[in-house]
Amino acid sequence: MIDGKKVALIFGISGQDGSYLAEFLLGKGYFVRGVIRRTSFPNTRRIDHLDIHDEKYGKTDASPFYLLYGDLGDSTSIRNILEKINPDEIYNLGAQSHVGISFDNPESTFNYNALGPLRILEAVRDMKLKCRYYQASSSEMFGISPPPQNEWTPMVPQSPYGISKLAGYHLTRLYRNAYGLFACNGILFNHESPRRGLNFVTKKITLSIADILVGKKEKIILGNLDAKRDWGFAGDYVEAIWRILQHDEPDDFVIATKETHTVREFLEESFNLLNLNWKNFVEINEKYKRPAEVPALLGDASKAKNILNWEPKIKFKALIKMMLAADIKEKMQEAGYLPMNGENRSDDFYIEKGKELAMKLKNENKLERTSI
Ligand code: NDP
Ligand code: GDR
Repeated sequence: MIDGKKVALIFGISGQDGSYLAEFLLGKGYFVRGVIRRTSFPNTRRIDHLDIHDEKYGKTDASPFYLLYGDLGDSTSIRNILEKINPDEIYNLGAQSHVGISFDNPESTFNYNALGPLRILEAVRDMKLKCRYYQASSSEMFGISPPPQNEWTPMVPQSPYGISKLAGYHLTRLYRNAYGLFACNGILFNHESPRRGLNFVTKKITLSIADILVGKKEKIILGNLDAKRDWGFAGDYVEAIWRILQHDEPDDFVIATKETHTVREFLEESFNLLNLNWKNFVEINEKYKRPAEVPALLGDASKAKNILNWEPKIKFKALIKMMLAADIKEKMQEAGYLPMNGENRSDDFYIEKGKELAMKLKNENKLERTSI
């Protein structure tokens, strides 16, 4: 605590969820400290707007927000950070989070995703810290278990990522049960946003569509269109993450929308918003298919609703509109169709602009070839 306010430490603060969670906690009056790792080029774009305090306070107790260097692969850095920050709450969102890439990099995925939480939990236990711990577990742990999935569904993961996350999940439960740590798992189903990483399928689709509209791209090249996912909004899900740690008892919770759609349906809905036919723009390439796939995810978050009073506000259609509008705005600004610092308009405004560009494409007759 600093001046009666809680101190939160976020691993993975530069990621999609880290940025939304930091905003959320600052809004609740928390002091927030985030761990970033060294990169050859700064990748703090999602949180640069929060780092306004550094100049005024430096990395001191008085600062509501600052960043520290550390790495989930480096126990020494983790222990030094815990000693310096003495957090009330730790949110471990750090991970190699791409399922497909985990097949290419299985060892480092395991190192960060499984041994990373172990390093934090072991340090908390050994240093006798009185803090709460959140582990970012994943619906990928359910693997081929048929939907709907809840907290009691068997876990049969299908990737190095899923298996590494299952190890982190069990370690979190073990440190809770064996050592009495206040350690919780959020088993989150897919959640997206305009800040989603560029190589996840939703963002790849909406950003590619925006590129197509401004003439920078012609096709979207994808893998398996049959996979079903339960897609929610990251902004809603970080509130669930926080609520999990505020509950009286440490526990594990599924967080999901209870709606599932195929990748094909995501494509259809996105292109339909612009009155375009997705089949004119999509090609399939085997390189985007995975050696093993999770066929269908649909989460039952009844426990979170009953105990945490949490429910998602944004579902499939609204999520797609939000992501597509944000990408159309960005690409139209980059292309000089819209002013860089113009006033913020509604999602509908940018979708309408997108429709105008789509109509232009149709008139130029660029849509003759159907590949699927
Ligand atoms: P992102 O990939 O956007 O962010 C991952 C974060 O982890 C980044 O800040 C990244 O840093 C950091 N990181 C990676 N490796 C290390 C390391 N060795 N040391 C320190 N930090 C590291 O993921 P999301 O925000 O989407 O997801 C947050 C967490 O939730 C992840 O653990 C993910 O596996 C899990 N999850 C996500 C779901 C989703 O649908 N988004 C669903 C279920 C679980 P850098 O920027 O340097 O790469
Ligand atoms: P996922 O998300 O693997 O569910 O993991 P992703 O968006 O990568 O894939 C979803 C589905 O789309 C299929 N797909 C493609 N995926 C990608 N990335 N690129 C493509 O070109 C493509 N074509 C088809 C995939 O095969 C898959 O079936 C996400 C991550 O955020 C994890 O960290 C998190 O734990 C889980 O969600 C829940």
